[in-house]
Amino acid sequence: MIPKDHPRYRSLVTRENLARSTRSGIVSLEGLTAHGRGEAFDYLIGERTTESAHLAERIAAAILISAKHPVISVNGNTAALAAPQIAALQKASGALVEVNLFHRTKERVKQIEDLLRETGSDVFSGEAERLLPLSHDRAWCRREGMYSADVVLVPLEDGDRCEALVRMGKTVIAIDLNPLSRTARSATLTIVDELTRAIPNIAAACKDLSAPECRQLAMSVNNHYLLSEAIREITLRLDHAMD
Ligand code: PTJ
Repeated sequence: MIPKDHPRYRSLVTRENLARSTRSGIVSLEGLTAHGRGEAFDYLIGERTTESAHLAERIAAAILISAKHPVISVNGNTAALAAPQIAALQKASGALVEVNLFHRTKERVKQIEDLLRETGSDVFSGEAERLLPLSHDRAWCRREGMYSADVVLVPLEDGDRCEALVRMGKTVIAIDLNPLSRTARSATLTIVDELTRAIPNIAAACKDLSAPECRQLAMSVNNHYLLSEAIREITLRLDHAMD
């Protein structure tokens, strides 16, 4: 019997949740493969928040609470894995919550918005337009939401939209367990941590950062350094894997 606080137990419960959410339509089939890729990287970082991820999460909090118009972008996987945690982060950071999907249908958008509302988020919805410079359906967003945002938090992003948002002059905070992905490398700041650990850590930091610490962290973004540290932490772990 695996103890309930063991990472393996949590990972089994997560798999069941994702399978259920795929059957109900919240998670896309592609979302399941994305999760599998994430699990492999999570194993490499030791299924824990590393030092560099902890620092990235505090910087993310500083950026979010200093922003004028921050938006948390939610897709199927994020909603299935962390809907209540998104609501808590919204409260702590004051960000808008907006659904943006790769595999977009009106029904899926509504289903995900309903789930977010049921779990406490104040979801920014309304008429979406094709506003982002992308050929696929992630181009659809709201003019007063993501399109006007200065900071966008994008858990489980695809590289195209991340690059497009950065080109539009936005500060993009990605949560991605793969430090080598195009998203991780093109975001302004990448948190190499599992979504369900990262989001509560950012929310906690939003509440406990002092104003001087917040200013200092918001000015200290160095994504290249943080990704190099994430890779170094993985390598160190692999070096001792057989000990
Ligand atoms: O719900 P939709 O229609 O918008 O579809 C969303 C998916 C996930 C299919 C879409 O965003 C996608 O294709 O993502 P990618 O390009 O597969 O990238 C997902 C990245 O997130 C990969 O680098 C994974 O390693 C990483 N990842 C997967 N699960 C997690 C994760 N990172 C953090 N926490 C996770 N739980």
